[in-house]
Amino acid sequence: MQGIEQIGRKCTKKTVPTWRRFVTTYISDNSAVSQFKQDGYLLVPNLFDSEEMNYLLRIGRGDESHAVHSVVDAEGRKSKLWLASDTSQDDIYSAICRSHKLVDQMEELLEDEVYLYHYKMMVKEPRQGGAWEWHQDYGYWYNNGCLFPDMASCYIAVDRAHKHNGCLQVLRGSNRMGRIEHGKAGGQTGADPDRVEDAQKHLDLVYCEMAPGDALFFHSNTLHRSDANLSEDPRWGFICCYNTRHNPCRDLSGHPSYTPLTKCDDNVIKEVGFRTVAERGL
Ligand SMILES: O=C(O)CCC(=O)C(=O)O
Repeated sequence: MQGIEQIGRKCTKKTVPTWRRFVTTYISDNSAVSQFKQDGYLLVPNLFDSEEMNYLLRIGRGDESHAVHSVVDAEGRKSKLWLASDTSQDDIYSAICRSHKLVDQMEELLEDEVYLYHYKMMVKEPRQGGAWEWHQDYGYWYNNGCLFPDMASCYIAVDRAHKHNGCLQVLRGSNRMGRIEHGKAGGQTGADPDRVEDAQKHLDLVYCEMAPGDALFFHSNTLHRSDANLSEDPRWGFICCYNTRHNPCRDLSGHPSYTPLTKCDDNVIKEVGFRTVAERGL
């Protein structure tokens, strides 16, 4: 399990005066689960290796099978994304979403069997990828009829994510604030700005700088955002979102109710990656 030191090694914090720091009461066993409950996220370095991320990036770049959506930020910059929830395909996305190393960790953190709610590829092109407003994923999913916020996501850095290409930012401990009202924020849905401003006065802002293959597990009530990509580097992130078996929700297209997930061996990722790259000449 990852220690808090390892999390600190990868994530950089904005310095805030001590009196404004969120006072944490770390549970003495300091396990991954208690950190996740306390902070609302857990960074697992190198969950995936460079070969796996290389396949994912090459396949993702060459993939025309998904409907790509553009989401516009307040400055008019566009991010690209595609979303799916079907794990029946024999492809690299499904292999990652179903891999033991990812799903077992998610089940440990959410303390129940999980199933895939959806996955999405988030692409910020160099010098033009847009920002994402502060939001909680449960701010969206509440409206899908999910009764409890017992859900979480895993952001996998496909290429390097850093401050300048718009890495994910989180407010440490915001998962314990409960659900915040969300409303329209340009072309996006954002959390109530007054509440976010108050939260920022008391909670640490953490820039989650990640190397390819690092995985950030974050709770559905964790406030997160990201800046526009003003750098020369692309920023590709693959996000796998899970719901717990005990959490009822409406059965919507792309956001299913409980559908058992069949886990697969981790080595399937490389097998399907190798095969797909060869078949498509990528
Ligand atoms: O890709 C990003 O930077 C943010 C994406 C995000 O916040 C989300 O999909 O919930």
